[in-house]
Amino acid sequence: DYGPAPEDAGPARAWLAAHEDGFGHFIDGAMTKPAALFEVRDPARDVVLARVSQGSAADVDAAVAAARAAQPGWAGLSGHDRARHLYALARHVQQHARLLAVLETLDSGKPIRESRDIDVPLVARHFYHHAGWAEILDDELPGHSAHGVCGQIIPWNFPLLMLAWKIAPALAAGNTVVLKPAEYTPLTALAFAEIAMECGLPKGVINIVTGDGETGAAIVAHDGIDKLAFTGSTAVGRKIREQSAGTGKGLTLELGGKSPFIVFEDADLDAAVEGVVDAIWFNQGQVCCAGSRILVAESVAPRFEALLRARMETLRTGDPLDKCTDVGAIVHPTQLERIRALVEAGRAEGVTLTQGAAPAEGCFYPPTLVTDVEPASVLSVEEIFGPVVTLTTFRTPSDALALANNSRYGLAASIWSENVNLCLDLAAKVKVGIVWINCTNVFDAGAGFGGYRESGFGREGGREGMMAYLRAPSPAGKGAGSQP
Ligand code: TXE
Repeated sequence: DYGPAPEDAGPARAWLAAHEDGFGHFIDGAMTKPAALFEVRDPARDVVLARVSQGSAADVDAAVAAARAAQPGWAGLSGHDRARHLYALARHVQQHARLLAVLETLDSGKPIRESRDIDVPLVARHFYHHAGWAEILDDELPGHSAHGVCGQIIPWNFPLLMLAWKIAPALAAGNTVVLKPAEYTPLTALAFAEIAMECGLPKGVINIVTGDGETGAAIVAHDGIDKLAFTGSTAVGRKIREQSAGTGKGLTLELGGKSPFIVFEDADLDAAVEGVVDAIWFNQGQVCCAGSRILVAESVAPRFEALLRARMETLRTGDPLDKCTDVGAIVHPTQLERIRALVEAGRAEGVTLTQGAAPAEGCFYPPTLVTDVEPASVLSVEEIFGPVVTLTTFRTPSDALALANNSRYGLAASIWSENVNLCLDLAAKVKVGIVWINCTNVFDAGAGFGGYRESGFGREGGREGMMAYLRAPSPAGKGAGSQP
């Protein structure tokens, strides 16, 4: 029933079968009784994978109570002891890598090559990195303390990786968490919760409540939450900021993007074309920092475009479980409709579309290149969150900069040139949180990730990411570990 799968889907299939009566929430170290179930589907095959509980305000209450009860004990462990738990989580993720990768691919539609080689290894890496932080926290940041209980709401594009980005620094700092995965993709979060119990994490430290935006809103509104962290749409981010204003809750928001991908005339064009594949066809373009606007120097544009079109013809869109697949399924029919509607709006404006091949059945959208497109076109302006990239040309570096900054978002940019001075000069002037030079979509737990303007605020990863989960010492110097 999972089709011709070169990857072994056995452990994931067995795990799903073991929960065929439905999943409850994961609160205080145990699964609650399944209730108010909704279906979770495999978007590539349009079959039901599992049934999951819709979290109520009472469920959120129970999860917050468990997190509150566990927090003093967790924060009271030495940094070394918290580190041991984080190392154990990292190792157990590695031990269950196949289960988690296949589950992620079934649930989200992303190619198995990505979940196996990128998502799951980065999850482990994130826990290892933050175990290191737990070890050195008292020395590095004396007097800092945890916020308390963190409410964390994550999206469906990198379900397990976003969980790791949220949970690892929170736990390293001594917080406990109530996390809500996205309603399209809750399965790896539930598998992770089981893994956390298997490796002896104290109960109540991690609580997972599944459900939709209503469940998310109950977390945002809860008085027992000290800090909120959200990754998702700009529209919901705005709501969360409004609702939490004046409550004293800490807040970080990781929202949308429309990132420029700038190719200068001296760039290695073959490498830049491969960069486009990573920038916009990785995870079907459902990536907040996707390079969705190619800006290419006029003098090399025809050659670059020819190379790009040739490369598009070799992309394979199809079964996410097939390890030869480059582009998998769109996460959900609603998202597919959103992509289609935006592209149709662009077509009505008279843009030229070049599309690769994609299966007619299932939730697929072909890799798409948009040319003859104005900077004011809906396709140049709106975050499409699909495998669709625009291509425009520029003449001078200052034209390129003006086009790059012509966005209400400010998440990432990618610059391609052999001239290091030009790259560094532009990197300082482009108004975004992350700049890649001659590469793209490179993530590291040690580097802060986040944006400006409508892309949100706050950083995840690195030192800034740790700081977001800590309170600074009080001016009176009364924090634990402060100097007499
Ligand atoms: O996101 P939502 P959607 C962008 C992308 C995409 C669009 C819509 O452009 O096409 O958003 O996606 C929870 N209070 N991104 O509608 O609704 C929800 O249950 C609290 C970019 O799926 O923002 C889920 O867990 N929580 C983004 C999470 O918010 C609420 C990744 C994200 O869902 C809530 C995803 C509420 N009122 C979409 N309403 C990125 N930055 O990577 C919903 N949620």
